[in-house]
Amino acid sequence: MVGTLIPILGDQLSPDISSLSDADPADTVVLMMEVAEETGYVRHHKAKLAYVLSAMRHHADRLRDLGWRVDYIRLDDPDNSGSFTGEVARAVERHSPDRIIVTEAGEWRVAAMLGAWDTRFEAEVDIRPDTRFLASHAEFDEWAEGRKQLRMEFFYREMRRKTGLLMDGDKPAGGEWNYDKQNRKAPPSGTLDMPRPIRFQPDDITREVLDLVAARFADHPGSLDHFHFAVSHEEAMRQKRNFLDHALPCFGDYQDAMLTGEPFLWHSLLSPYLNSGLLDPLDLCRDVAERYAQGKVPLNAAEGFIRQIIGWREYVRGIYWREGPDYGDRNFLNATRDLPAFYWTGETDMHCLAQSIGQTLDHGYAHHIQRLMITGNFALLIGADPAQVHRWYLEIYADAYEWVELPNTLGMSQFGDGGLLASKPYASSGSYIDRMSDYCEACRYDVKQRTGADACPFNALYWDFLARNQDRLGDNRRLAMPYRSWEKMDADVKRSLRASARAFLDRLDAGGEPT
Ligand code: FAD
Ligand code: DLZ
Ligand code: SF4
Repeated sequence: MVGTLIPILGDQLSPDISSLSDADPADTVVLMMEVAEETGYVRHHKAKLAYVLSAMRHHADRLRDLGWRVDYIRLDDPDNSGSFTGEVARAVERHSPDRIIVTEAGEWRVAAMLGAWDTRFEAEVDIRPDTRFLASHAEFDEWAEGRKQLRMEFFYREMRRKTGLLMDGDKPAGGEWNYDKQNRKAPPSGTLDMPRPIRFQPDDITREVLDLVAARFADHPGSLDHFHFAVSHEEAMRQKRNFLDHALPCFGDYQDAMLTGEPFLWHSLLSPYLNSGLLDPLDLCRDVAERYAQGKVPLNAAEGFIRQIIGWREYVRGIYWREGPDYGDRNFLNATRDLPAFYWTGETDMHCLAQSIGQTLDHGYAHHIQRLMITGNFALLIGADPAQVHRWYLEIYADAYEWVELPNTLGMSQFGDGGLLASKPYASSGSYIDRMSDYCEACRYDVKQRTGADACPFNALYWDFLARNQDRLGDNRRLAMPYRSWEKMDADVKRSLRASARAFLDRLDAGGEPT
C-alpha cells in the first residue's frame, strides 16, 4: 500500500515537474514506463528513440538519488502491457494507491488516455498543469480571445513583460522589441571559426539502449552511428554552457544561414533537452539575458534567441491546444501529393535537399531554416499532403513532439490552416536558398535558370505553386508583389514555367529520380 502513485511520462524528465511538487517521498511511488504505444505511434528516428529511452533511464537514477522510490518498467520486460494505461493499471494492482497524480500530457492523443483514468481507477486522479511553460492554456486563450489575427509578435511582447527578460522598466532593451532584421546574414565565407557541439560518449546505460534500439527498431529511419546526444541533466547543462560560451555571440547573425557539411552552425542544439525536461526554458533565457547584461553577447543574438523560446515555442503550444485535436486534419491548399521517397534516403540531385535530409537521417537534426525553407518549402511547392509532411517531421527529428511539431509543420510550413499561424506561405524559389547558403554552388542544377533540363526545380515550382493556388492565395496582401510579377509575365514564359513544373512533378509521381 502506498498513498500516491506518480506516473512520469518520457517528456517530463525534471525533478521540478508539477506532479512531484508537494508529494511525500516516503509515501509515494514514481512510475516510469517504456511502452510500445509510445515507441511505435510513428516510426521515430532511431536516434530519437535511443535519446528518449536513455534520458528516461538516467532520470530514474536521478530521482532515486534525490530520495524517490521509482518503479521503472523497461521495454523488454516480459510483463510490459505496452501502454501507459496498462502500466498504471499494473502499478495500481501492485501498490493500491489512494491517489494518482500526473502532470498533463503534451499532446491530445495522450491527454485522452489520462482523461480516462478517473473512471478506470478507484484512486482519485489529479491531473496538474505543466508549469514548465510560461503561459497556461487559460492565459493563452485570454490573450487570443477576440483577436482577428494571432500574431506571434504581440504574444511575445506580453511574455517579455511577464518575465522582465531584456526589459528596461516597461520598455524593451535597446528600444526595439525585435531585432530580426539584423539576423539574416548570408553565411560567412573563408576559414570558419565555427563552434563545435560536444559529442557525448555513450555510457553503459546508453550503450544498452543503443543495442536495444538497433535490434528492435531496425526498420525505423535514421542512423545510430552518429549518436551524440546528452542524456542526463548534467550533460545537457554542459551543452548549454558550450552554447552560451561559443555559439550564442553569433547566433543572431547567422541564424538563417546554411552551409554544406555543417549541420549545426551557431545553433544551440538544445531543443530535445528543453522538450523532454532536462533543461528549464526560463533558466536558459535568464542565462542568455545575463550574458547580454555582462556585455558578452550582442542584443540581436540575445533577443533573437529569447524570442524563439518565450515567443515561438510558447506561441505554437498555445495554438496547438487552442485549435483542438482536429487541427492536424486541415488542408487549406487541398494538397494531396505523396511525399517523395527521397525524404527517407536523402538520395536526390537537389543538393539543398540532399544535405538537409542527409544530416537529418544522420543526426535527427536540422535547424529551423532547413526545416522551413528546404524540406518544408519543397513539400509546399510540390503540393504534398500536409498530413504526410506532419508525420515525416514527427518521426524524423529528435526534438519532435506533436504540440510543437504540428503547428510548425502544418501551420507555419505548409499553410494548411489557411494563415492562422503564418501571414503568408513560406514559399520561395531557388534564389532565397542561393542567398542564404552555399548549396547551389555544389548542385547539378543551375539556380539562375528557370526552365530547361538544368534549371533549378524550385524556380518553376515556385511560379506553378502561385498560379495553381491563385484562387486561394490571390487576395493575400503579402503575396501582392509576386502575383503582380506573375501577371506581368509573357504568356509564353508563363506557359513554359508551368510546363517545366508539370514535367518535374510527373517524373516525381512516377517515382523516378527527379533529375
Ligand atoms: P535554435 O536555433 O538554437 O533555437 C533555440 C530554441 O528555440 C530551440 O531549441 C527551440 O526550443 C526554440 N525554437 C526555435 N524556433 C522554434 C519554433 N519555430 N517553434 C518552437 N520552438 C522554437 N522544434 C521542436 O522543438 N520540435 C519540433 O518537432 C519542431 N518541428 C519543426 C517543424 C518545422 C516544419 C519547422 C519549420 C520548425 C520546427 N521546429 C521544431 C522549430 C525549430 O526548427 C527547432 O526548434 C530548432 O531547429 C531546434 O534546433 P536548436 O535547438 O538548435 O534551435
Ligand atoms: C517519445 C517517447 C517515446 C519514443 N517513448 C516513450 C516511452 O517509452 N515512455 C514514455 O513515457 N514516453 C515516451 N516518449 C515520450 C512520450 O511520447 C511523451 O511523453 C508523450 O507524448 C506526452 O504526451
Ligand atoms: Fe537547391 Fe536549386 Fe540550389 Fe540546387 S540549385 S541547391 S536544387 S536551390
